Parts: sequence; C-alpha cells; structure tokens
Amino acid sequence: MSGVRKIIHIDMDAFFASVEQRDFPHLRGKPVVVGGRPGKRGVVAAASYEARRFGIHSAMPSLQAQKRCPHAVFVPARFDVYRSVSGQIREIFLDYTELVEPLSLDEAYLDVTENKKGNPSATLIANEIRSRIFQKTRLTASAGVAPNKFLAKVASDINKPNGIFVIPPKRVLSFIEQLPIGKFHGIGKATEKRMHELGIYTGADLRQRTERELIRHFGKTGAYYYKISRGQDDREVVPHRERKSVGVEETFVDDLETEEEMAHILKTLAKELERRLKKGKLSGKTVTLKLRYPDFDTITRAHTLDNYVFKADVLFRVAISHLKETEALKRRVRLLGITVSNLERTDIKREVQLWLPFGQGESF
Ligand code: DCP
Ligand code: CA
Ligand code: CA
Repeated sequence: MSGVRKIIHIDMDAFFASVEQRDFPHLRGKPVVVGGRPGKRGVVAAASYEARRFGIHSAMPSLQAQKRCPHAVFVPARFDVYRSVSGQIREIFLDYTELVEPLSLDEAYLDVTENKKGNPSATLIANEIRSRIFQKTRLTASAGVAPNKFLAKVASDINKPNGIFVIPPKRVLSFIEQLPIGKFHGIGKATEKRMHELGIYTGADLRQRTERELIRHFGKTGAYYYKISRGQDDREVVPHRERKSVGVEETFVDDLETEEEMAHILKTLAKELERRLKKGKLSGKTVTLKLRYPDFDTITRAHTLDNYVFKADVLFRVAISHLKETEALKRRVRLLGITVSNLERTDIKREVQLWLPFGQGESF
C-alpha cells in the first residue's frame, strides 16, 4: 500500500435516544430508555446520557434498567425515523467522498484521502460533517480521524459525545501504547480478561508479545492483534451503494396467453427475485408488477405492504393479484417482471431484532 490514508469514523451520539429527545421535547434532560417497557420483558435498545448516569446501557434487560432508575421514561423505538435520519447523514457523507462504508444506521467509515472538496485536512472535513449533521438533523455526532479504520473507530469514542479525536500518523504508536486493552475495537470482555491473565493491560504490553505467542493464545485473531498493536490495519473502506430496487423480468418470443402460463412465469420470477434479495441481504415493502402488451404498451402496478418481504410465495401472491387487475388475458403479454423497492438491509434488521427480542413489528 502506498501513501498515508485519511480515514474518518463518524458515530451518532446516543442515536435512538437523541432522536426521541429531539422529536419529543418533554423527554429532553430526562433519563430516556428506547425499547422495552417498564415491567415487561425485553431489552434496552438505547439509553440517553441522562439514563446512562444510572448505569443503564444498551442490551440491558428493561426490568433491570427500571430498577436502576425507576423514573426513567420508556419509549418505543421508531425504526422508520432512525432509518430516515441515517439516510440524511449518508447524503452529507457522499458530498465528500463515494468511499463511505456504513457499519450500522448511525455510523460509517469515510476514506477522504482524496475527496470531492479537494480538502487536504481530514480534521476539517470531519468537523464540517459534524456541524452539517447538526444543522440538518439537530443531532450530534462524534468523529475519529486516523490513518486507518481500526484507529478511527477507537478515536471516535474518545471525546464522545459531540467530540472529535485525531490520531495523526506520528502519534499512532504513542496512542496505542497507552490504550487500555479493553478499548481496542474487537477486544470484548472475555478477551480482555484473558489478556489480563497474560499480563497484557495496554497496547504497549501487547506489542511486547511475539506474533507466534499471540497466535498460540488467540488463534487467527492473534495475528490481527499483533498488527493492530503496531497500528497496522490495511482494511479498505468498502462503499455500499444503497440499492433502490431489485427486479427481474423476462421477455417472451411468443406472447403469453393463458393465466396458467403467466402464473408459471411469475412463480419462476418470484423465486429468482427471492434468490437475489437473499444474496443482497435485502427485503422490501413495495412489490411492483411490470407488464408489456404485444403493442409495447407497458404498465406497472405497485403495492406497498405493511412488512418487509423477500419470500417467493409472498412476491408471487402480490404479483398475481396485480395481474388480475390488468388486461393481460384480453390483450396477451410479451413481458413480465417483478420488482421490490423500499428496501431494507435484512442483516441490520436482524441485528436489531436480536437486540430487541420482542421484534420490530409488535407495538410496545
Ligand atoms: N442499538 C441497539 N441495541 C444495541 C446497541 C445499539 O438497538 N445493543 C441501537 C440503539 C443505538 C444505536 O443502535 O442508539 C447506535 O448504537 P451505538 O452503540 O452507537 O450506541 P448509541 O448511539 O446509543 O450511543 P453512543 O453515544 O455511545 O454511540
Ligand atoms: Ca452511536
Ligand atoms: Ca454506533
């Protein structure tokens, strides 16, 4: 790899909770818990900083949260709103670089080594982004600026909330040396404990160990620890282009005439569409049927569902019900297609569902 990279990691502060406090002024200044209901099972998705003072944090059972702070206000999560804020901050990122890699709804890596503004200072860019996020959303974000992803991620946590921390290349080693081992991204509670047992408390301690030794204790990850203890992380920022829709269609040499033929084709298309959605870890709310008559007259019929779907049988059922509203049987058909839009990343959703055992669809 040639040259020093400039990576920014941006992470919104107390994301879900801050959105709730923004939209409901009576929640401001109060200990707010998003997700879970007092007296009910379930876990905390997010806690406002006021709530954190009572020791409440994400993934804690709500019963425990309530015990720690009986006057905490519990509010339901509003994923649609969080998703739309996520889109707004993403638009801002894309103003600077196409190399934007979102990690979740509220954070992303940006590679600004080369950027659309021709701005040589990643620090200035990071601060400009933070202030634009605030102007646009009235929410604060924290930023880390460093020569690689690992360091940028650790850095964004240091002056949180509403802060920035910069690790210029010449400070990388001294920064890592003093870093407590538990603060290394990717070192969780269990590994931290094992490191402590091995007498490793800081980055400096970690750097004393040979690669062989680390691999012996931690397997493959040992090699990763060896590298990061030297400030090395060559992982690139991999941009995810947000897809707007996924669709499949087929044109026929001989026009389709019967409902059976059309149903058969729609079934095949639905199966292929399910395969593609799964591959892209996507599901969508809007299902559109596309249809072309022999005279090239082309129409679409769209229907937006209450839930995100990806399964072939559901896609088929929606498509076939649309078909019945058309003149397909009267006029015959030379092209059929099904498209799913209004997409959502299924892996993000699944993650959220893991955090919130009561799921996303239920009202709570
Ligand atoms: N989240 C969740 N379940 C978790 C962790 C997080 O549902 N176990 C959701 C709620 C958070 C959002 O994701 O608001 C972002 O997660 P972060 O870990 O970035 O936490 P916060 O943004 O809430 O706080 P911080 O200010 O520490 O970044
Ligand atoms: Ca956050
Ligand atoms: Ca985050």
